[in-house]
Amino acid sequence: MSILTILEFPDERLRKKAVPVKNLDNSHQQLIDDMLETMYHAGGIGLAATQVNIHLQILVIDTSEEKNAPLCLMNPQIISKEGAFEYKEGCLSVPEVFEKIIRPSNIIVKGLDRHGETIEIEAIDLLSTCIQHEMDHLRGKLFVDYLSTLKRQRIKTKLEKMHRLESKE
Ligand code: GNR
Ligand code: NI
Repeated sequence: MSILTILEFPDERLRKKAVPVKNLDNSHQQLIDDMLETMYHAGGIGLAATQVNIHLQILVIDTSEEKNAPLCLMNPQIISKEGAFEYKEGCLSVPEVFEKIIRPSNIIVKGLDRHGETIEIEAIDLLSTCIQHEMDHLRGKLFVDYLSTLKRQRIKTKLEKMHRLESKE
C-alpha cells in the first residue's frame, strides 16, 4: 500500500473527465487500497481517483465515526435525487476552505463495488453529499464551482500563495 499525492486547486488536472473502469484487474484493487489509505491518512471522508491524478471513475468513501466502513464505488450513476441538504463542505484538493453548499438530500446511486458487482446505494444527508462531491470530481467539477466568481477567485489566490510558500521551504 502507499500514500498517493493529492492534487490541489487550481491544478488543471482536477478538471479532467474520468473514464469508466472496464476489465477490472489487480491494478484497480491496488489503486482502491491506495486511495483508501490516502483518504484515511489525510483525514478525509471521501476521495475520487481524479484527485490522485488517475482519471478513472473510482471513488472511495468512509463517513463512519470509527473510520471502519470503507465504501468503494466505480462507474457511479445517479438514478434519482430529491430534497435539499446544506452542509459546510471541504475538500482535500482545496485545503483549509469550508463553505456551505446545498445539494439534493436523498439520492439513489448505482455502480460497481470493488469486486465489479453491481450495487445500488440509497444515501441521505452527509453520505449523499459526499457521494455527489466525489462524483463531481470524476467529471472535473469542484465544490468551489458552486460559489460566486469572486469567492472562487479569492480561494485561488490564497492557495496559489500557499503553494508558492510551500515550494520555497
Ligand atoms: O474530507 C472531506 N470532507 C467533506 C466534507 C463535506 C463534503 C464533502 C467532503 S469530501 C472531503 C474529501 C474530499 O475532498 N473528497 O473529494
Ligand atoms: Ni473533494
